[in-house]
Amino acid sequence: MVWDDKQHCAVTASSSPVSSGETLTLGRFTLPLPARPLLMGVLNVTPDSFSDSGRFADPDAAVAQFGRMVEEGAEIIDLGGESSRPGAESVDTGEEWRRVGAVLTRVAANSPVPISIDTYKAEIARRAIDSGAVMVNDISALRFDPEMARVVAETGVTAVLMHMLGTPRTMQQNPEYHDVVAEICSFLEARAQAALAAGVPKEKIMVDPGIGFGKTLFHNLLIIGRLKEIVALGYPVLVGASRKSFIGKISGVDESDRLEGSLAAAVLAACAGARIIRTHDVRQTRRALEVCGAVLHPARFTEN
Ligand code: HH2
Repeated sequence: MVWDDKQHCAVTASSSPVSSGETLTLGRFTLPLPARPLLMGVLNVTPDSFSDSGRFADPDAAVAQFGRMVEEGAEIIDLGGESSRPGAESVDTGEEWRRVGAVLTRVAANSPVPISIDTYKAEIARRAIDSGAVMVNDISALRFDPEMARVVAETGVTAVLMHMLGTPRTMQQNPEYHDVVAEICSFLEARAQAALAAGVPKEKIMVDPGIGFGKTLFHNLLIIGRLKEIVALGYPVLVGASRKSFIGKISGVDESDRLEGSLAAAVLAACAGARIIRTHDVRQTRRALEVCGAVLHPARFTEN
């Protein structure tokens, strides 16, 4: 990729800049890459997610929220049927499919945006892909279900490989690293190699440092502050900091009051070269990232 802007300021020292004209293909969708990261709207159809918990468990409410996020500018919707908050218990496949299938069957065929399925279970991924999902967001980076890599490779969807230490039930029990960012980089590189070996093409692989998944506040801060090291791996980086507890720990606010902190984290991630920001607050995040993208790529905004 070539840096196409002649003028740029110090915040742009990203090792993976977006050139104008670049696109991202997700299933039948070819998304032109804007100057900012793409917006992935979070839709949790769960009774117990750490944020929005239960608000979209009802399929009618979930379908309405899907449409709202698209209207607000989401370019991808990430649909999840099992909470991965710290301490969460897993749900069985039947229940997870009951939750996400009820929404997918109503929105996927006519969706104006690509749908990602947030699952680590191969059966859920396969059924979701059969119903129109074009991306698998696997918080276990294809590790928890031995069939997952095959499903991704055979169906040709894009996979998000996320770093997590332990499982959602255990991950916050005293996570320890020698060098958190270096260890995340080695993990993501190894998982990308495993995906490649299973037949997933490189252009179908994205990586994610997994903010809050087996990390202390300090670890999360280092990840955001040193995100460029993860961007330098050469895979598009997705960051999901939205409303997470590290923001609450810094600002002393609960999940319902973490918008400003989430925007700060999203902008910092964008400046470091993140390609996708996963967010609960699409409209506000998009507006913040539009300004950020303009500063990162001023040559695209010379008309006025
Ligand atoms: N965070 C959550 C869930 N899935 N996927 C990726 N790739 N990256 C993330 O940071 C990430 C994720 C947790 O947030 P949320 O979905 O809002 O909550 P819950 O897991 O409680 O449903």
